[in-house]
Amino acid sequence: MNITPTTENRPRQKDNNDDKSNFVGFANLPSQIHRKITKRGFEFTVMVVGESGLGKATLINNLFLTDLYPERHIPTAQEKLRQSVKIDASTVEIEERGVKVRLTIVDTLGYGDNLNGTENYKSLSNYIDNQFERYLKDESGLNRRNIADNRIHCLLYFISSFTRGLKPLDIECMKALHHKVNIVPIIAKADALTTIELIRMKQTILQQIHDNHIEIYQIPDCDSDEDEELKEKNLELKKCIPFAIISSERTYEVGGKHIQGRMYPWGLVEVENNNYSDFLKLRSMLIIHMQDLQEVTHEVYYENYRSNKLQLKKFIDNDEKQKKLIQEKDIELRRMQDILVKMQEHLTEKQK
Ligand SMILES: Nc1nc2c(ncn2[C@@H]2O[C@H](COP(=O)(O)OP(=O)(O)OP(=O)(O)O)[C@@H](O)[C@H]2O)c(=O)[nH]1
Ligand SMILES: [Mg+2]
Repeated sequence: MNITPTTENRPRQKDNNDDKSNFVGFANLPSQIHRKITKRGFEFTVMVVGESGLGKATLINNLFLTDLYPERHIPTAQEKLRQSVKIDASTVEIEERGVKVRLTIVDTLGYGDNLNGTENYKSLSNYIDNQFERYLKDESGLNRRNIADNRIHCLLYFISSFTRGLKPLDIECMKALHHKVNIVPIIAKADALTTIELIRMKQTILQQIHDNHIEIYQIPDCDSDEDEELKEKNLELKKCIPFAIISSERTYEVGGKHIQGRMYPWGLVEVENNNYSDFLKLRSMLIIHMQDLQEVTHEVYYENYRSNKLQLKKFIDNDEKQKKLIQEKDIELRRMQDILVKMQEHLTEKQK
């Protein structure tokens, strides 16, 4: 078969609206969600975390048919040793058949480069908290109707396929963040693994997640009135966690079709081939459960942050009240002592 490279990447092409491959799929949402979204549009923020070079930017570009990172600076080894994690947010507006999504991608540069483990995820944790804090402030402000939601709804955690499972840093980082954000684990560059290696790697990772009490995002069941096809698809999504991902910047023309893939001397590895890549499943999961990811963020993680903050405020207020009370008592005591001294002086005067 004749295979020819076509483009370096496949960003959305506005003038080719009938091509199915030109859509992310927001328009194919389950009917109930679709109705809710079209009215007011949707704000969705994804954070990508993983060591340098694991294919974070490539996956994001493939998933959302964007070209978010046209120019990037590759740091030198010396820069890497010194730098802490840099966080960079970019937003794109995607509109498909009337469904508007304001998608923000939060990229984390230099993760894993610092030799001090904690340094690698401290700034991620701070960033997530800062977004909660911003939302909390906006929520208690006057303009509550138009709050921009920049909270992280989903964290795609990239695990290297060159190791046999999670590294200590992966475990530490997930444990530091799992009560703040929905973590979706991903095996990056899955084309480096044979079928058996991939099955083993998935088992090992799930076991490590269980043994370390890490709480990753739990895909919810479908509503009972959703159609059978969607319910079955959902079960498949649940089974394939962690998602094994293959992504690529290149498109090839095979028999008249444009295929996103990676060309090797022995053949073409297709990004969207369900036999060995969970790319399409990951994209379906993000679209079908976009609203659930938002709700869990709001109802569980944000609520957690808010109530902790309130408790802390109460504690500080109480502490201040007590300090004030002690100060008042202190003044009172000194006043009494003064009176006592004066009375004693008066008494000795009289005795004299
Ligand atoms: N084998 C293989 N290579 C991949 C895959 N996805 C991306 N790559 C390649 O990996 C290299 C790095 O990809 P990027 O997307 O820039 O990786 P990144 O994680 O954003 O890297 P940093 O920005 O440096 O942290 C590129 O040469 C990609 O072509 C994959 O699924 N398999
Ligand atoms: Mg990158």
